[in-house]
Amino acid sequence: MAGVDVLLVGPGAMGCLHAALLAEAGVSVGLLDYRPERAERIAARGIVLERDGAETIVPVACSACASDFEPARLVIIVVKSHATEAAARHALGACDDQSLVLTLQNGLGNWERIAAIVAAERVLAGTTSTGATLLGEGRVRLAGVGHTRLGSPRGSVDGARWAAGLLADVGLRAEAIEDVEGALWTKAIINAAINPLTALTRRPNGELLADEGLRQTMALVAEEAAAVARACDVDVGAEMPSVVEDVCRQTAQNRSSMLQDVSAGRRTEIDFINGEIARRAAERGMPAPLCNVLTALVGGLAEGN
Ligand code: KPL
Repeated sequence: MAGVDVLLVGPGAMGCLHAALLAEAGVSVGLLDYRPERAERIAARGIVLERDGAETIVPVACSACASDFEPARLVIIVVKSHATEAAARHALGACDDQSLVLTLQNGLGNWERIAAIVAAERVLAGTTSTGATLLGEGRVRLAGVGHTRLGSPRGSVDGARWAAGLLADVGLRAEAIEDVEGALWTKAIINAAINPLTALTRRPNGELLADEGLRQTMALVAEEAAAVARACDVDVGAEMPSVVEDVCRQTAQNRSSMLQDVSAGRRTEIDFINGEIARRAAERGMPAPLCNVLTALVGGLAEGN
């Protein structure tokens, strides 16, 4: 049994990156996969971390069996949103009644789905702008350390402060915040405006600014999604189109996670981003035509892969 402080659930780009950075800094880390053969290969080889053109191999305990790990103090769920419930149930085997469970996933509704499985006061939710690209199995490129903001939607802020401190200590620029919903919606709006357009046009984020039609479409999606947030009583600030443009500039070379998914023939998170925003708009009798159209187009694209 491996005694771990932090258990990452999901060996995708974010899971591998966080596991490698934490392990490198001396934190005891585990990585929980759902595919036993892949977990064995990652455990045997370690995680290959590419950073500034150089490669480091970081040994990490990896298994598909949660009971191989002693209860973790912090469990970080970084699977795609369609796998949230399965991942949270799987991770229960490596939790005790003190373990905090943090979601750093894209999309809306993840912490609520986790809180239906783990006691809600132990669930943390956050966003990260740290960029990672999965280059292959257990092989990840750090595209840049961004900001990680996390809070406790139903618990006390102490757990969030402790978790943010742990991540900040390894250089992950993490902070605890009060307004978790505002942060989650802001990130969801950024993803709703950028990700589908990059997936449909196969362009990196920065190129959306170079094409006037795409830039305007991105702004309209951001405005539509921000109006839905406000109708849900979430304060996302007035300038979402310019926030989205800033993110495009800062991540100009990035291939968005949705473009990476479409290129690899994987299911995308469109239903949990634009689809979920449109669903919440419909609940309030609001139209969200752009989010609906983008959900249908990216959904159709994924099926064709
Ligand atoms: O979060 C992202 C993603 O790709 O999912 C952005 C911010 C758009 C960066 O690529």
